[in-house]
Amino acid sequence: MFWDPRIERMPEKELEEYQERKLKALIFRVYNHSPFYRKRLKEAGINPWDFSGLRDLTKLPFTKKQDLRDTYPTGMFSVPISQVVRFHASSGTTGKPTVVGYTANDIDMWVECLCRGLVSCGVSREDVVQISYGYGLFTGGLGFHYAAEKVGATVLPTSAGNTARQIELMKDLKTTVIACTPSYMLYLSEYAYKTGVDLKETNLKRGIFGAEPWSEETRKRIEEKTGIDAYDVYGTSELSGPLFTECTEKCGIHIWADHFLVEIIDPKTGEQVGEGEKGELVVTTLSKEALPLIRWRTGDITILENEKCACGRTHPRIMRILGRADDMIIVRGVNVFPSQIEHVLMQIPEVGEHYLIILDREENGLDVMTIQVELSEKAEIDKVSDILELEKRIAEKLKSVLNVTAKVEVVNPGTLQRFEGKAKRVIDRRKI
Ligand code: DLL
Repeated sequence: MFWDPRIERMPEKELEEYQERKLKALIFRVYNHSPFYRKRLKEAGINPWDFSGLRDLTKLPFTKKQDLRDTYPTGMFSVPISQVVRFHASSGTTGKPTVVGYTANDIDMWVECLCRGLVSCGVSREDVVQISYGYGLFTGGLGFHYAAEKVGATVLPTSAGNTARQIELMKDLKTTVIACTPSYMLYLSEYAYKTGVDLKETNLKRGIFGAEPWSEETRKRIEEKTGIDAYDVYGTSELSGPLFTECTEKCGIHIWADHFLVEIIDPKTGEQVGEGEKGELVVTTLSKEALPLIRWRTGDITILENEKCACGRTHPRIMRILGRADDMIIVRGVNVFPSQIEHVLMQIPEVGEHYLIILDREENGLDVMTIQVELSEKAEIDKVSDILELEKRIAEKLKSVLNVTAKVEVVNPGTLQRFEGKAKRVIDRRKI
């Protein structure tokens, strides 16, 4: 099923011409309306009249999170605040908060993109969509809300938290689709199980999970536990919010190329990487009005796939996000993303879904990584010697697959912290 078949199946050549026109118009627009970008473009020696479009893309300067922080709160906006109909803001847990703004057209474009995504993973007007992403300054709740309503589905705006009530409403109102972070879905299904509710016996059919990295193995676990189809959704507040999803083929996230131009670069050199190579996702917003972004460094590591998808959509796809360039853990010289650790852990049946990575520095200056993992509820292990054997096996697996040395501690089910929104699975005590 398609939301806008003409656009979603637009021949690649036509899409490219469309992008070319929009990119040139964008450069003119920001040059004329954004003092920030006019200065940036001048510094880079770019004159909109000479800018030839896609061919000159790599001549354009990057935009980084620090630019938004430096111009806090609205210094990068390209329209007067009277044209802004909504603000969202980041929590600022990793630095100064950032503020994003939307014109009425920006909201329409955002909603339109997510409508395409929802329909591509099978959502229709027949569905009851429970939105358990947080509502408020976070873009997850409101983003899903407007799109699900526009698709014609019945929205149940529970927001995050109050898990007992979520499950009660899910049963009573016959929720068919849930949207939340994957870590909250794990918690919710665990809570349901403990309180005697079998999610397989509810009307729940699909889940749309994102806002944080999760692995293919976690998808399998969620699907097996709950009997639903789990889809990945990606977006960032700077680009709008949740925007792009997988389709029912589950082989990459479709990026709507009529509104967003994507590149993958080597985060160290800033050069574009070769086709199919892993690198940082960089996005240029072709339509956004209030806060257009040129070559926005998302910080997210992924792979780009330009081949047409089996579903018939021609727009490029990004593969599951591996992690953020700045989340990469370097332990004794080995680079590893927490999501790679998750991938290894979730292949071990005795291991539950929750884990915590703790990094310490010993007095001799050496880094030590400790990974706490919960024993699966189903694992029938209680002898100390068996736990020790399991810890050894996990450590060996991590060493053989990722080449990382870790101290593994198996803890009882239910011991580690649960999350309603984005999970925090790394504690780095080396910086303190
Ligand atoms: O997390 C927007 C969103 C809401 C996406 C609901 C999906 C669902 P921010 O709070 O600005 O926006 O955080 C953006 O979250 O740069 C990634 O690092 C991470 N992220 C988002 N989606 C995924 C995903 C929202 N599917 C940051 N996989 C991004 C991995 C994701 N990481």
